[in-house]
Amino acid sequence: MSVLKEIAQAVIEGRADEVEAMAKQALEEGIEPQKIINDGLMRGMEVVGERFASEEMFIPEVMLSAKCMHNALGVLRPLLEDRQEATGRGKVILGTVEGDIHDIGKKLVEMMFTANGFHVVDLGINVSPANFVKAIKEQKPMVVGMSALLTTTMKMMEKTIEEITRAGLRDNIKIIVGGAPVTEEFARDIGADLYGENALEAVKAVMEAIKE
Ligand code: HCB
Repeated sequence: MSVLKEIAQAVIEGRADEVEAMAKQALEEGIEPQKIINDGLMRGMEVVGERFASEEMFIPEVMLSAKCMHNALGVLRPLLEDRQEATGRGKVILGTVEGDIHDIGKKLVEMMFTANGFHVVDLGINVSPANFVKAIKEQKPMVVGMSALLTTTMKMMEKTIEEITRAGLRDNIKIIVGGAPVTEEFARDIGADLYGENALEAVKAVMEAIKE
């Protein structure tokens, strides 16, 4: 079995103590960090998502798979940061909205922005509208990215945008939203500027927007 397939299988089986060594082995074999993420880790996570939906897997197992992602990304992240160009492309703040604790996708978005020369401040999970507003005042970012994985917390993105607008901070920033249930249409409806279907598309959308 190729190392990428082994990584995907380890994520599915939640072998969190093995996946770090596998990621290192893949790097030693000359595989690019991005390919390890896309064709190893994400492949595994896709299967986990399907099995969780069909109730073949349950929360404790999914948490182990999530731990695999975190462990492997710990090895890969510094390498993507090393490739960061000194582009000075500006500051991005990212957060998973209030009520939502999913952060695997957000971490991938963070890594992709970092790898493309942005300075990223990750506010973490369960970030309230007030904390987004506070961070915008303190950090003065060019871009604010929100993530939501639950249909119930998607609505919190709209509330956060409303709070940002009420605080008089909306005009100076681009807002991008994403997460599995979020669509381009939803992004438009709630007044976001941009939508990212995946981490790469998110960075592309922002780069296009700041060029204008
Ligand atoms: Co969670 N969960 N979960 N979960 N979970 C989902 C999301 C369901 C779809 C599973 C299902 O039922 N089919 C479901 C939501 C259903 C719905 O809302 N309609 C669900 C549920 C219900 C729940 C709980 C409520 C379960 C419970 O307690 N009964 C609970 C919620 C707790 C809470 O948030 N308050 C819960 C808990 C968990 C954990 C803790 C077990 C674990 C999270 C661990 C962690 O993140 N540290 C978990 C996981 C892992 C999942 C699944 C299996 C995978 C999510 C994931 O990481 N995907 C998911 C099933 C699925 O999505 N198929 C399931 C991989 C990443 C890479 O994809 O879409 O997040 P992504 O990110 C992409 C993309 O969207 C975009 O780029 C990323 C990279 O390409 N992107 C952005 C993401 N954010 C962006 C922001 C931007 O600005 C731009 C682009």
